[in-house]
Amino acid sequence: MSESSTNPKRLLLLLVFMAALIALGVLIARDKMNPMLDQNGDGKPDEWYRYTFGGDLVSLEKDRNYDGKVDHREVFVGGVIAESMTDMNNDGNFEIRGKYDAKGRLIRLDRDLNEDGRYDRFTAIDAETEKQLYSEIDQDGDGEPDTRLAPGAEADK
Ligand SMILES: [Ca+2]
Ligand SMILES: [Ca+2]
Ligand SMILES: [Ca+2]
Ligand SMILES: [Ca+2]
Repeated sequence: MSESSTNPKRLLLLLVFMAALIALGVLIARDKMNPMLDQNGDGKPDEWYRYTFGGDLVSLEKDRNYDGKVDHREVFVGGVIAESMTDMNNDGNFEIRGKYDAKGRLIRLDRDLNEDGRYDRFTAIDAETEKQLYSEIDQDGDGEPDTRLAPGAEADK
C-alpha cells in the first residue's frame, strides 16, 4: 500500500524534472536565437541579434560608442531590412529613421533635425534611383508629416 502512495509523488517529481529540462532547453534555444557580441572586449555586450526559429534575422541592435545604450537598430521582415534607426548624438533618441521596401531598398528617411526627439523632416526616396523625391515637414509638432516642401527646399537642412 505504501508503494501506491509514493508513486504519485515520484510521478510528480519526474514531471517537475522534465519541465525543468524543457525550460532549460528553451533557454538554450533562445540564447542561440538571440546572440550577443562584445566588439570592444570590455566584457559588456554591444551588439544584439534576434533570429526566428527558421533562422531569419529579426533585428540587430548596436551600441556603437560602448556607453551601454543602443544607438543603432535595424528591423528585418522575412530576412530583409524594413526599418533602421540611428541615435546620432547618443541622447537616447533616434534622430534618423529609414524605411525600406520589400526588397530592402530605402524609400523614406525621417529625421529629427532639431534633436527634440520628434521627427520633423520626412523625405521620400526613389528606391530605384535612390534620389530624393520630395520632403515633408511636421509643422504642428505631432511627429507626423503635414506640410510638403517645395522641390529643392531640401537643401536648407
Ligand atoms: Ca563591449
Ligand atoms: Ca551607445
Ligand atoms: Ca539622439
Ligand atoms: Ca524634431
